[in-house]
Amino acid sequence: MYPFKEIEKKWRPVWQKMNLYATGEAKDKPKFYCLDFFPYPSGNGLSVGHCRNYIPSDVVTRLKRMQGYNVLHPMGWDGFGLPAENYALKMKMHPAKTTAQNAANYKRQFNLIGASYDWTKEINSTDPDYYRWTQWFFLLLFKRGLAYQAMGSQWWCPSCKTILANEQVEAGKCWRCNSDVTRKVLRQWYFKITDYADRLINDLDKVDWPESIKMMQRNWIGRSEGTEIIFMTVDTDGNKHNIPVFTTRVDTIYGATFMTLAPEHPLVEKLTTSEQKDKVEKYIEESRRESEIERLSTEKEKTGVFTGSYAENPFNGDKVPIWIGDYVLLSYGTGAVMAVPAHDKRDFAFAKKYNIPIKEVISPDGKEHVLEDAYVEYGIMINSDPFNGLSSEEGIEKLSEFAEERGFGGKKISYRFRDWLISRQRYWGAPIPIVQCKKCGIVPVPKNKTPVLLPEIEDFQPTGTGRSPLAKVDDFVNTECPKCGGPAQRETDTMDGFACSSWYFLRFPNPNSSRAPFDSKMIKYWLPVDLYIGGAEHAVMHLLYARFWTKVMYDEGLIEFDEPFKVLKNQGMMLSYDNQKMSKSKGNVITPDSVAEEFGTDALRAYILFMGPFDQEVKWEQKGIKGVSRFLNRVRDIVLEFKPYDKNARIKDKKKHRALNMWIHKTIKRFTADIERLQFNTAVAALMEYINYLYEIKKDKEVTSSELWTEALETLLRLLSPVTPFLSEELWHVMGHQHSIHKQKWPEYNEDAIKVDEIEIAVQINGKIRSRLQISTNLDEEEIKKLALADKHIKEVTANKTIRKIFVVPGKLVNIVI
Ligand code: ANZ
Ligand code: ZN
Repeated sequence: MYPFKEIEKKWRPVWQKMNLYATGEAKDKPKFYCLDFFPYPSGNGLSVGHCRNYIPSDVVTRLKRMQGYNVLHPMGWDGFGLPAENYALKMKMHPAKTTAQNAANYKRQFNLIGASYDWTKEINSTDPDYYRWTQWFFLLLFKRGLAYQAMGSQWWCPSCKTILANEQVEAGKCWRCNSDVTRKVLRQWYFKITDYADRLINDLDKVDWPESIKMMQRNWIGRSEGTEIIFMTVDTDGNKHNIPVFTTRVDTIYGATFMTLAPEHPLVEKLTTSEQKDKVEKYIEESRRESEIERLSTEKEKTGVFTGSYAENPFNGDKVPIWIGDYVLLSYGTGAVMAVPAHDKRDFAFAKKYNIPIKEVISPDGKEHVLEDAYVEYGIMINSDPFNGLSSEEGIEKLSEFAEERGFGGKKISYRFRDWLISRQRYWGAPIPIVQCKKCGIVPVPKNKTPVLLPEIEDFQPTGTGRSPLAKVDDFVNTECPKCGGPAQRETDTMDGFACSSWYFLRFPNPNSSRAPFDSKMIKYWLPVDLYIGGAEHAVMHLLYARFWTKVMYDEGLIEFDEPFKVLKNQGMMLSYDNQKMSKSKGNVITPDSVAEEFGTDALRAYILFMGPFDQEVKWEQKGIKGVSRFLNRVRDIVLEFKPYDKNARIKDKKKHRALNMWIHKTIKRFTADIERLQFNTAVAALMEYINYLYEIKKDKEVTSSELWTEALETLLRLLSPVTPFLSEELWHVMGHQHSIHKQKWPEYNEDAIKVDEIEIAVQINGKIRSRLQISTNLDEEEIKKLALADKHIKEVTANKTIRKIFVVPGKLVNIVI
């Protein structure tokens, strides 16, 4: 093993002195903004799994610098929020302390793995100088009517003791601690992301993102075109009420034989007759305990209870019984459905179970049938005077128009997602800059009174009362009203940590901007982000929120783009050697520290790239890193044998010259294209093939004493330099250079050199020459083997024989062993 420790130790301070990773300032050059997802610095530090995000992005930025781009490659800390605070609670330390410690450890590890961040751009979302601008954005959203307070029944994590956004609850569990969530009714702050629903869907067409992420966002937003129809009812006190329903199949309305309300629907109490009261209350209590996923599951039997009241279908005046059923969600559409058992599977099962009439109104052939199950396809309307004979499509149009003309409905678009709930009943976050005054109501804190500082308190435990620990801090709570000067109280909830990460990418170009959240001039040059790399788990959280904030800023005229991330790539997961996800509890975590200690940073980097396609799941293999380490040794050995060439020493043999030249240019082309496409594993493989070739020809003195040999080795080092920055730098100097390899130009290839060039090779069978082939120089081994086997003379000899082995000596011969 080569002395990688010495080499790393030698170059780290040199580069630091040179300020190698400084962000380019010259505005005449093209720019490249490469960003990694804003990490929350976890107490566990980085594992090699995390390196799958940070090393590939680093390699791209190093390539871009050498290609002459101004590169912005920054890093910062998403320090506020549940993950950081839960860790502090576990450690029984203050989150300010643990966050600072963890960030310092991350930074140390980033430096260890050779990540080329410009640390002058470092930001931390827990700094008052940062979060005052998060508050500024809150006030902007408030000014634009996009931040509002409302009462509602929301997801509550009993372990984290806070309300969560819908996006932060997955399969009924808290995204942080995996506890089953429950519901709590509280007054909460929301951001009106639903106002941007259509733009958030449509603008996905503008960005180069993985199709899977786009799909997840579209599904999460859940746009559905349909019709709203208002049914009428009379409650137990004799008062009239409208019950709007949302349906995608208004063509089936004559077949509505009952109606179902969500158990939490606000009218349920008023509509429940005294005979039904006990049953209804019991049902509501039971459904409260179920998660949304359970309620919507197709396997689950559909159940319900009759309220005792009836609603009138505005199309035909039919009175239909009103039921409640847990498969209807309050949060979707209007929380009420017109039930059509003949044409909806759930309603069919429900009607069978409770003996409710089933009336066929859509028919494939215009005739009536005995229905074994719901007929859910489009068809021809029947039993629907005066609309009989219309197709479903025509019916949906006609009936929607009809409802609109008569004032009992019309076309409507429903969205599945809800506004973003941002209040957290927790300590570790940016305080919401709002004051409640008895006289003036909700008053925003004026900008010159921000930041509203998070008070330093020792007892930051979440209370579980539905109010944050800040509510106990009298100095914080009691203030004066910015409007009337009278006594007032501060909002004590803090903002969801995802607020901080919704705009951080704007701060990096000038992290010290003191008069505005970002520096407009710099933004104009650097944004949007050219390449954004991170995990797929943020598909409907951060990636949706950040797009929303960007659009708000665009609407406010603050920025000139409305999508923040042009290209997004997700790295694949890395499993540990035991095929399991790396986790502390399984004891299978591999740290970059231990790998760098044993094999060096360069081997770690090269292996991370080589282990498999960037966007696919891969598994850590000890023998894999060993193999890569051997490859680096081979690189070093061949360069150490290098001797400066005699002036103008040429390879006289034209074929030899052409072949080496072709390899140089072919490798530049392949490697560059592969890195640009983020196909890092094949890029490294190209260098491995290249070095194999160099080893094959290095015995030839005529070759190794030539100027072209120098070029061949220099090309190898330049191409390797983004991947293995330390070894490349060392060997570059071994070859006699004075300046850093990282300041060199990226090698360019010459298409002419790669052009199909014919050479003659011999084909041997068991060592005897049997034929000669004219082949192009850029064929790979497999192609050459195929050609050799297809040759007429070879076929004659090999007919009916087993071929044991074929090997190719590039540029020379093929030997077939039979
Ligand atoms: C009557 C009907 C007849 C329906 C029929 C379907 C088929 P998407 O595409 O998801 O938007 N629905 C409406 N609100 C609901 C809620 N809060 N909870 C559960 N289900 C709800 O689906 C819209 C359809 O889902 C609506 O169209 C409604 O059932 C149901 F033959 O109305 B339909
Ligand atoms: Zn939780």
